[in-house]
Amino acid sequence: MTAPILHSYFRSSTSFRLRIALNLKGIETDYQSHHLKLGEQHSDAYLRVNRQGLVPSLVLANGTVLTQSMAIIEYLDETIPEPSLLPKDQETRAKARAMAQMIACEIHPVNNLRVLEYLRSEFGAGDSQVASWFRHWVDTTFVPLEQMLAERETAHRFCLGETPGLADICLVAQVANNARFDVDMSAYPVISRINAACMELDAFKKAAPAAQPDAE
Ligand SMILES: N[C@@H](CCC(=O)N[C@@H](CS)C(=O)NCC(=O)O)C(=O)O
Repeated sequence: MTAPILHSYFRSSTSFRLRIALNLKGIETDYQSHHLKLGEQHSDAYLRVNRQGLVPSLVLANGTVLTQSMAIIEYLDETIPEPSLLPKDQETRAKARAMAQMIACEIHPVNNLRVLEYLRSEFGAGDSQVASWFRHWVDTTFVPLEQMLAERETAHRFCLGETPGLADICLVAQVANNARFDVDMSAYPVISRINAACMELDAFKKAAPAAQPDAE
């Protein structure tokens, strides 16, 4: 059977999320890179795949194109139920989704490449201002996330249990992005511990930016 095509970029944290989920589900893909800094996501050919010009996209063997990392990960979890990426208990599942969405909805959209480029082109922001913006929006959500994780009834190895799931996937991808903007992770010991526990696993290691074929 033809492998699905993964449209990705090594540094993209949303692609990192999807790569982890694909590895946890044991799915091999045909990797196609789009160099975001060179604007390859805006090529006519890629816009025919993903009308938004964003990575990742996953093209299934039957040609169906899936976009938006969280929607694709949910699709994978529904079609390949084991290992499950969400806790079985409904209340814990809602908490897992909330933690994942804190990162996916509150941090990533305001720190995406196109937003940072707009700060530069429209408002004349320089490197240090852009980095300061990035760190501000990370801290705004990482402070409460750290508190929520520290207040869990059980100090699980991963965000909400003893196996990694959707919240861990988003956390790890965000922590990798933070490193590029010198976020002070000493303020986030629980997040750092969970990140380290995840990064011991092959599915996460194999998905890491430095392990991708287009890594620079
Ligand atoms: N909400 C989307 C966001 C996708 C996204 O913005 N991807 C970034 C890379 S992490 C991108 O393609 N950026 C290109 C740009 O800003 O021009 C998802 O989760 O898939």
